[in-house]
Amino acid sequence: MQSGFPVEEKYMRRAFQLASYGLGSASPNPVVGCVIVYQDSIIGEGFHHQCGQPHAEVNAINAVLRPNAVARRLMLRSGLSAEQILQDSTLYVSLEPCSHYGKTPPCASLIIRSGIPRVVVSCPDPNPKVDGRGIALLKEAGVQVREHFLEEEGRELGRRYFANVEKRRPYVILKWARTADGCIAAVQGEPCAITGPLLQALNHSYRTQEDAILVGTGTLLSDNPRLNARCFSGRQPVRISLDFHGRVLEYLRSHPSPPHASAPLHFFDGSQPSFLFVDASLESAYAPWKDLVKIVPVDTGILPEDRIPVVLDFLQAEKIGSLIVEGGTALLSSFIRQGSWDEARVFTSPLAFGSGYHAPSLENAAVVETRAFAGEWVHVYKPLPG
Ligand code: AOF
Ligand code: ZN
Repeated sequence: MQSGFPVEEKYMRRAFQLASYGLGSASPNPVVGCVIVYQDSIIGEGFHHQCGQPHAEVNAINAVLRPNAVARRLMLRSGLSAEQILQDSTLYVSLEPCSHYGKTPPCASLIIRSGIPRVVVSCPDPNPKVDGRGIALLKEAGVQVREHFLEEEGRELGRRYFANVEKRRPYVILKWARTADGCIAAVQGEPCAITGPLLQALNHSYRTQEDAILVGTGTLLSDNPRLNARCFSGRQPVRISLDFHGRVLEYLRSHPSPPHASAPLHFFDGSQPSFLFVDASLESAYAPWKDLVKIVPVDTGILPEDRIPVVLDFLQAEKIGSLIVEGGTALLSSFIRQGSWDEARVFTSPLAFGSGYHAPSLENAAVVETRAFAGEWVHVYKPLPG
């Protein structure tokens, strides 16, 4: 049986790495990784791939029961069966094993049935259906449990899920690119790229990891963004935009074109699931486009500052676990003012525009990570507590 901090840390970090393989596919479920260790060898690994599919612990235990080369060698050497080996193994998991019947049966019961005598858990599961009951079940059955192990790292890894359960809204990532002199766009002319192809590919990889991407009316009309991941393979995010004053509708009407073939705005090309939040008075006027975009009416009387909470509530109900907000400055600043953000990724280029539209400014925030990419930078900010 394993004990001792450095050894335990090695195995939990492997569980974290496995969990991260579920980024971009597990949502709205948490990313979870699990390893099973016997006599200082990993004999089974698993992670949660997708909602409705087996949990990390199930995949790890099945990996031992359908042995890989390591487990088979151990079995031959020791003369023990996989079931017997499990009875002297430790299971490391990044989230408390579940105790409830959801789309899949409880992992805590499976661990107990398999006879694993020791479990190391990073984060408790705040899901009200679990909330400590998974660990309680294990302890009642005589399983030795080490809790809160590397919990801070575990929470960082599972931050989207924790925001969904604890804040009851999607995890919000603000993203913008700025010049060295603080501009988000030049004042005149065509939209012009601020950062180069390397950061474009990085941005597209970020898009594959989150459930949805939002831009405001101004950005939708001025940039005609595709809001997809073209330079990186993976899942495409749901596209989201806003039309509270009918400016998008007016544009669509004044640029008639057959749907799909040459939509005047990429947002209406039908290539990805897309939601457009509109003032309720505009809903019926959007009938010709409702097969291409889901039109979400918002009460006419709603105050502008209440629109973001309405959008976030709707997305939470749609099981959208994370959202990238990509502009423009007015929309990003509203999220900042309301404190409705969890992370900001600011791409900075060495270019200077001299004059232009100012990038948003973050209040009560700290840089938590800086990465350099061939002369360009990505700074990651988090809100300061309180
Ligand atoms: C675990 N291991 O790998 C995950 C857990 O509908 P279900 O059955 O998939 O249950 C979803 C809930 O289970 C989810 O909200 C969270 O509480 C927990 N996720 N638990 O033991 C896992 N993904
Ligand atoms: Zn489970």
